[in-house]
Order: sequence, then structure tokens, then C-alpha cells
Amino acid sequence: MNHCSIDPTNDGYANAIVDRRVFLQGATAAIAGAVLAPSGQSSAAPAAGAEMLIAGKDPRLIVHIPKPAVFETPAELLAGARVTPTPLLFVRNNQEPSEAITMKPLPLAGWKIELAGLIDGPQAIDAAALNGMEQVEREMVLQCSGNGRSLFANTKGTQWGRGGMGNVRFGGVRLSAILERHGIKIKPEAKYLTAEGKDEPAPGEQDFEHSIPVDEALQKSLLALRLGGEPLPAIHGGPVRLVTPGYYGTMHVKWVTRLRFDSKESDHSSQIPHYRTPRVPIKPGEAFTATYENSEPNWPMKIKCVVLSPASGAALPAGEVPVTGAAFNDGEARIETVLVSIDQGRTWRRAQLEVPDSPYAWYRWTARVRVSPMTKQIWARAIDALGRSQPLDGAIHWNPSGYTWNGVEKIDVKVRV
Ligand SMILES: Nc1nc2c(c(=O)[nH]1)N[C@H]1C(S)=C(S)[C@@H](COP(=O)(O)O)O[C@H]1N2
Ligand SMILES: [Mo]
Repeated sequence: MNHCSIDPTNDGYANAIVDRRVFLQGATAAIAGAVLAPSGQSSAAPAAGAEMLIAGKDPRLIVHIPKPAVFETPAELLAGARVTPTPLLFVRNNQEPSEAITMKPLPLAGWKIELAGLIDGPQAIDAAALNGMEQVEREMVLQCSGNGRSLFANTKGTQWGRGGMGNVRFGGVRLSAILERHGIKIKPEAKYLTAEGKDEPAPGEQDFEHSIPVDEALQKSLLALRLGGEPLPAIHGGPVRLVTPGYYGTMHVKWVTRLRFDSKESDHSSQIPHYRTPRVPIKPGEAFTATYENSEPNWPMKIKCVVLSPASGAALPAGEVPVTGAAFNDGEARIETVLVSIDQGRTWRRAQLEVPDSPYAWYRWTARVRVSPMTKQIWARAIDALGRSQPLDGAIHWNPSGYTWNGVEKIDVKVRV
């Protein structure tokens, strides 16, 4: 078991950026707006914008790391459209094949997907054959499990704000239909599906891989070939990516070359110790070493609600202002309510929801609130049909890598008289 193969907490370069962002976040509201600007305000050597690193990406993306690409969408740019335009979509690579650093698709012809483990039937399929099968579309939230990490104190890794997410439409073929078409039978002992991507790992290191429960994969997973109706750009995992709606982004393995059916979860570093949270709460700052027993993988997404406009730190005129945002969960129950408060939760009012057709897509919401110079924060909270909601204090889910933040949304605002 090689637990050092991938370190999503990343290197010194990332930390330099982190420090600058933390500094800016501590500054005044006016400066806080600048955190969302492209990385040009650094006094160090000017960093290349996202559009320089990957032609077709939007220059306003925040470049956390140029290589492997880790780009964040400034949250207020997500307010513009229900489906996030691909140029604005965040990017998160732990390691990346050099031919995949492009918005262009990679050819499907010649791409093989190996099938292994506890199955009977063919041991490989031609990805090109997927084109001849029934195509489905899934509108869904794509969110890194590190999204919102900067809202925890003292965590390791890229200090994501709110924009390590987007609402996208993947198209492709259902995994269950592919297995059926090829006469592949999964043995009852198989409990997990492990998908392996064709990355370009450093010498001695392994390709990225993740395991998910096999029953969930058979119900929900697709081999995706399209994004927003277009051939899947290589940077987002083209030519073919495993996508499981309702799950955190890290589980949607890009450049899929191998599907393995197993009785156990993978022991790859990306499955354990990374991308897991403690089953029992730990205190902020407490040391934690994830094991299969004491932790769970970043699988279904926790219910969450984010304010997209106004931007965090915005200066507002006194009076009635619109507040808009997005709310979502794992798709297992509809979002029933989004509540907004401008008085630290003493009183709440209901937002209006735009209900999407897909259970995995985000709900856009709008509320009108009357702010005064007394108003210091806007809060927002979602509740779903199972009664699931977000903790008032998101820190109760603290974990060393700051995964799966879902605290009640609290943005700072400054209201002029
Ligand atoms: N093969 C492979 N798949 C991967 C990754 C990776 O590094 N290699 N990163 C994962 C992580 S952590 C996230 S959040 C999503 C990001 O998807 P995006 O870059 O298309 O936005 O891809 C996931 N799939
Ligand atoms: Mo991620």
C-alpha cells in the first residue's frame, strides 16, 4: 500500500497562494472583493491566468495551482445561469495526463476500458462502442469535497472558497446498460466498484482511483462522453469519465481505463487516508489518521446552500436587496426550503425556489431582504424532504483536510447608510 502516491494537500506553491488569500480574507470588506479577482494582484511574479494555462477557460477563474490544474470559479459568476458554462467550470486535478490539458476532446477511437475483479464475461470494452448505445443526460452538481475548505480554520490543502463547484449536464451511457450489453455478470461478493483513471503519475506513483458502492454505481453511474451537449473536454475527463450523480466530484474519475469489481474498497491513497472524514466528531486541531473503521469516504454530498449574490464582503446600499444562491444535496430527497436571515438566525424568511427537473441539479433561490447598517451578515440554510439541514456552526464537522464543509452559509456584508 503506497499512501504517499498522491498528496491532495499539495505543495509549497499552493501554500504561498493560500497565505495570500488568508491575508486578504482578513482584510477589509473592500479588499475582500479583490480575493475574487484573477491572481494578478500578487506582488510576486505575475501568475498566468486560467486562459493562458488552458485556452478556452475564463480569465476570471482563480488559479490556485497552475499544474496540475486547480482553478476555482468566483462564486458570483455562478449566479448567471443555472447550468454553469464550461469555460467557467472549476478544474481540480491531482495529477494530469499532458495530452489532457486542453478544452478539446480526446478521440474515443482506440480507447479501451478494462474490466476486472469479481465478474464473469469480457475483460475489456471498446469505448467507441458506447456511441452506438442509448444516450442519457444528467443535470447534476459537480462539487469538489474540498469546496468551502477555507471556511474551516486550520486545514491542509487548497483553500477553496465557495466556487469549487458548478451545475453541469453530463451525457453518456448508463453503466448498468453497458454491463448488460456485454453480458457481464457481477458476482454477489462484489461490493465496490473501483474506477482507475489514466493519469500521468510521477515515477513510482500510481494512477488516481476511487471506489464507490457497487449497488449505487449500478443505479446511478454513467460513463460520460459529453458535457453540456458537447464532447467531454479532455481537462474534464474526456474522452470518457465515470460519473455518479449525487456524489462528491472526486469520485467522478476522469480518463477511465479500468473498472474493477471487488469485495473491498481500494487501498490507494486517494481512497484512504485521503478523501475521508471521521465518523465520530473530533475537535478542531485534533490529529486524525483515517482507517476504514474510523472514517467514511467522501461519497454522497451533504445538503448545502450557498449565497452567490451579493458576493461575500460586498458593500450594499441600505434598503431592500435581492439575495440569490444555490442549494443541493445528494439527490435522494427534494430541497423543500431555503431560509435566509439577516439577524444572525433570530428570524428567518423563506426564499423562492426554482425547482430543477433533475434531482441531482441545484435549486436556484432568491429572497428579498431589507438591510440596514446594522446588518453585518447574510445567512442561508437549506432543508430537504428528509428534514436534513446544515449545522449552524459548520466547524462541528472539522477534519484536518477540511472536507465536505456544509455549515449554514454566512457571508459578510457592509451596508452604507
Ligand atoms: N483521473 C482523475 N480523476 C479525477 C481527478 C484526478 O486528479 N484524476 N480529480 C478528482 C477531483 S478531486 C475532483 S473535485 C474532480 C474535478 O472535476 P473537474 O476538474 O472536471 O471540475 O475530478 C476528480 N476526478
Ligand atoms: Mo476534489
